[in-house]
Parts: sequence; C-alpha cells; structure tokens
Amino acid sequence: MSVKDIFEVAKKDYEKWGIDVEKALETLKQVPVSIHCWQGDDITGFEVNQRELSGGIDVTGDYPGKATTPEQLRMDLEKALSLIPGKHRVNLHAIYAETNGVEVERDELQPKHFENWVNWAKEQGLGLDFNPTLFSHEKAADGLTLAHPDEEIRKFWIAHCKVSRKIGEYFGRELGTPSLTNIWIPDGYKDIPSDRLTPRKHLKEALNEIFAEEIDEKYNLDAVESKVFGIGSESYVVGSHEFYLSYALQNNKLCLLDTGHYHPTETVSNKISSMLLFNEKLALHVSRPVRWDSDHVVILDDELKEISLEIVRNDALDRVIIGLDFFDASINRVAAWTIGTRNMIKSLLYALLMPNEKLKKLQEEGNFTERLALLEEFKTYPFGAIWDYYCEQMGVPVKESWLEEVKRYEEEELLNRT
Ligand code: RNT
Ligand code: ZN
Repeated sequence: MSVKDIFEVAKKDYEKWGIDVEKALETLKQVPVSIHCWQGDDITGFEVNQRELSGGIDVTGDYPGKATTPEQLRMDLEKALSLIPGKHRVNLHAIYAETNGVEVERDELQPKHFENWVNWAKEQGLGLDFNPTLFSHEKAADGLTLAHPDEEIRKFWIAHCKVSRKIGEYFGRELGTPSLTNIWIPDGYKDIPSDRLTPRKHLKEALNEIFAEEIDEKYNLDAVESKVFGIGSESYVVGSHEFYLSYALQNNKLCLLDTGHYHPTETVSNKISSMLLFNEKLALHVSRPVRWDSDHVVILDDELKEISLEIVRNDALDRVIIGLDFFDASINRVAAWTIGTRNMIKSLLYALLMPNEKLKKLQEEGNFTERLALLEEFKTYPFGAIWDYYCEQMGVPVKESWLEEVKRYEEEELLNRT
C-alpha cells in the first residue's frame, strides 16, 4: 500500500470523531518554527576575535563536521530544511555577524553585517529572528552584563542590545515578517547573594533604556527570556521568571519561556494558558532538559505533546511564537536539527488531530472516565500514517528515509571539513 492509501484508511479513524484531517494539514503548513542556527556550530559564531563559550551554558561532544564558516552553516541549514516539512524561520545570534575579517565590537554591529543572511533568507523564503549575544565575551567574564555593578559594563551591553533591535528591525523590513529579538542574559551568582534587589533594579533600568526607542512591531518584536539557574549562577539568577513575567506585562513585551529554565517538575505546558489570559503573545524556546538545562535534542515526549496541545486547543497558534533551543555536538548536527524540528512539527500535528472540543466538553460535564479513556486511546490512533502523508505531500523524506540523505551529506561534505 502506498503512503496515500494508508493515509486514506487512517483518516477514517479520525473522521469518526469529526476531525477534518485535510484541514489540520492545511493549518500545520502555516505554522513556522524558528530554527536556531547555533546547533550547527556549537554556538561558536564567526567573530574575528573568537572567544570561548561562557554564560553558564555548555555544549559537549566532538562529532566531526561542525560548520566553521557562514557558507558552511547556511549550507547545513539548507540540508536540514530540505528534510523538514513546511516553511520556517532561522534564529540568529549577534556572534553570527559577517564583518569581512574586520573586528567589530558588539555595540557597533550594524544591519549590513547581516546582509548575507538576509539575502540568503530571501532566496530560501525564510523569516529571520535575532538575539543579542551577552556571553562569550571578556565584558561578561564575571557572569554579569546588564545587571553588572559597573555602569560602564552595563552601558556596553545596553548599546549592544540597542543595535540588536535595529538588526531585528532590518530583518523584518527586508523579509516582510517581524523578527523576534530575544534578550537572554547569564547574570547571576554562584553563591547566596547579600543583595538580590540591586542587580534586578539595574536590569530593569537597562531594559527600559534598551526599549526606549519605539520600533514598529510590523518589523521587530521584543522578547525577554528568564532562567532559574546556570553553571556558575546556581544560587541566584537576576532575570528570573517573576522578573521577566512582570516586566513583559508592564511594558508590553513578550515573555519567552525556555522549557529547560524551570524547576524539574514545573512544566511550560501548564503555564501557557495562564499567560494567554494576560498576554497578547508569548514565545517559546523548546528544548529538552535532561536532569538540568542540558539542551538535548527535542524528542516527541509527553511534555512536547502537551505544549502543542495547549497551543492548539486554546486556538493560540498565532499567539505562541515557537522557537527551538538545543545543542548537541555528540551527534551529526544536521540530524540533530532534523530530529528536533520534525518532532516539534509532529507534536503540533498530534495536537491538531485530537478531538479537542469533545474532550473539553467531557471535562465540563465531569465525565473524567471518558476524558481519560479518550486521551489514552488517541495515543495509539494511526497518527504516523497522517504524518507520513504530510511529509510526502510537502516533498520531504517519509519516515526515517531522511537519514540516508544525512549520511550521504556527511560523507560528501561534513567529513571533508578540517
Ligand atoms: C541559555 C538560553 C539561551 C541560549 C541561546 C544560545 O540558557 O536558553 O536562549 O541557549 O541564546
Ligand atoms: Zn533558550
């Protein structure tokens, strides 16, 4: 039986519940996932003065073939994108600027340093997102940036964030889709602080300065990303969830939730509905924290499905901006992108194929037996057959056949890199 034949049979199972499978696929096609460029080169970037990764995040592994030039990184992204169904976005960091061998400090970056990325995005039909890079730098060596006690250091990072928003605006103007410019800072303390308020006051004032200039939301959207701890900031993180949740609400910014940035039994899926009631939009960094904020490749686990269910059943596909954030250097990096992104999309399809209205009604009626029974039975509905058909329709490899492509690419390209 062909993929299409199997699909036709599977579709009937869903139709019994009034689920319009074709419509679900149409909806899925419209959902962009922002793919982080940094999986391709272990967050190294292309600065002339390359610094070691810092900021309390870490990449482990030495799988061969890492991209070391912008051309290689774009080529690898193209390979991954050819294996992922749908039209998506690419998320850049300031360290991915191209400055022609000239050292340009981060507070002096300009849109022109991202011209190659924009031209490439136009060619590929992609949107671009952006992040100022407030780590891997001597001015962040003590793990403090926007909340630093030294005003000069704060000023430097404020200037960097300001130019970053202009770069985001440039992306949005050129590509016709707003850039999400997300600020994440590593600031915190290894040991118990004697003053928690002052650093947070510095951060609040720094953000106010950064956002002082109005930028049209048609071109740029600002987000702030919180965290609970990092390596070297185990006892205190300045930009905590409460801090940014309050800041975002008061200042009409997007709160960005990274799934690795909460306590182990706290889930992002359970936060989305609350935030939807008070925020017009919110943003995600979907990651996989294994025991800590380890940024493993996203798998199709229960929490991923639950996140997608919360987005879909609350009709929030255009209010929750989905981005990915993982980095694994112990496996083929193109495969890592492909696996993680395909899983994100799969989970959205899974959610779109649930009888969400029926399930809500059962809860309202207090029919918890049927609610549990259906939620469980749908786990083994022929979801894979719908997914395969979607991949075929979108012109990307079906099932694990994408792996052959990656293996060929590894042999022909990645293993030849020195
Ligand atoms: C760090 C944050 C942040 C980074 C990227 C590289 O804990 O998750 O989003 O991973 O900006
Ligand atoms: Zn993140």
